[in-house]
Amino acid sequence: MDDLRDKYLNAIAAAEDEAALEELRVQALGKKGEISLKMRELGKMTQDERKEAGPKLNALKDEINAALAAKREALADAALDERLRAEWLDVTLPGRPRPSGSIHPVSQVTEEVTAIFADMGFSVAEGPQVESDWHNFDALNIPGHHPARAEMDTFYMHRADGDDRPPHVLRTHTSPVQIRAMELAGAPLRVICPGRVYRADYDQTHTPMFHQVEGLAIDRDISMANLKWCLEEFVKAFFEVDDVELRFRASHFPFTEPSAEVDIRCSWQGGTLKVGEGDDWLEILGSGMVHPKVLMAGNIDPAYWQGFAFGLGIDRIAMLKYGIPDLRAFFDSDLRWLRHYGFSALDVPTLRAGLSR
Ligand code: 2U9
Repeated sequence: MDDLRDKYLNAIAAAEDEAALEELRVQALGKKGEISLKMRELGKMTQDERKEAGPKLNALKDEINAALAAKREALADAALDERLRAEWLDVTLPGRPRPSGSIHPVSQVTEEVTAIFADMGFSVAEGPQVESDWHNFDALNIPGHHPARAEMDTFYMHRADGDDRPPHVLRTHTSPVQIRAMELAGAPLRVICPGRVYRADYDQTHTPMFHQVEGLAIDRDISMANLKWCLEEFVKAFFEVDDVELRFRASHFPFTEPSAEVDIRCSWQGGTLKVGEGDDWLEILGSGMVHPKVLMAGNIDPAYWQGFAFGLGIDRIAMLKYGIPDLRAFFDSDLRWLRHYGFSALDVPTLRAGLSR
């Protein structure tokens, strides 16, 4: 009896978890347990023997049951202590609200366009928003008398009285950035220039500040065919479709010759734009081969080099892709609008992970 007591009390003291305790209980007090079998042997004993062994066995059973219960409680206390230690929380700390900022659709689309052209080997160039009129106009084959100067509704900066130099302008397109890129890096060159541009115009489809991306590729044997391939790849990636048909319509810009406006085949079912199918055409880009005079303005010799260029309005393609009806809302800073149309700050557009999720 003493051996049994020592055996089980020591084993219970050493048990490390609830499962080990249960195993010991079954081993000692289960139907076929060691102590239960001894209890059964009482029937074969004489009355005197039974009188002595019976109470002792009962006492041992009670002692083991009590040791099991005490150990169970000790294990539960230890587990609770461990949880309290691990799950400690300072409730006096100030609250930490979830970040509520979002990415503006113009920033999102700029990132998307940049990711697509970066994949084709274009780097990003930036330049000043207050420009010399030479970089904004003359270098782009828009001389002083050219009607495009008046058409662009330019904002002119103030010059001090008596200063006769031509005033600076708020750039009316991002093209001067490409002039600067040519001056800085020379040929060959592959850049895109996203950024803010300014024209004095305000209605449902025009805001005095808007966003463009322009691209420029200069090399020895660049042609309209390269332009077409690049723009097709761009439109497919941007609108996330496998196939799209482009239509090049002859046009005129002072800085390109020949020039073309680019339409994409689309449909407008129930007011939603579907790209690549249907009988409608949507104008989204202007483009052409860079005018020799423009190459010369950027110190690039048109006898050796030629290039294509294109331009598109970021705000406009953001409206088309994300179904945003009114251009003016882009710049109202209305938080409700941003919460509706804004993008998660953690979802950075990449071609691998998907542009817009
Ligand atoms: C250099 C040489 C050529 C850029 C070009 C367009 C055609 C064009 C418009 C699209 C919509 C402006 O935002 S918009 O209104 N742009 O149609 N842009 S070719 O040509 C360049 C630029 C820089 C040195």
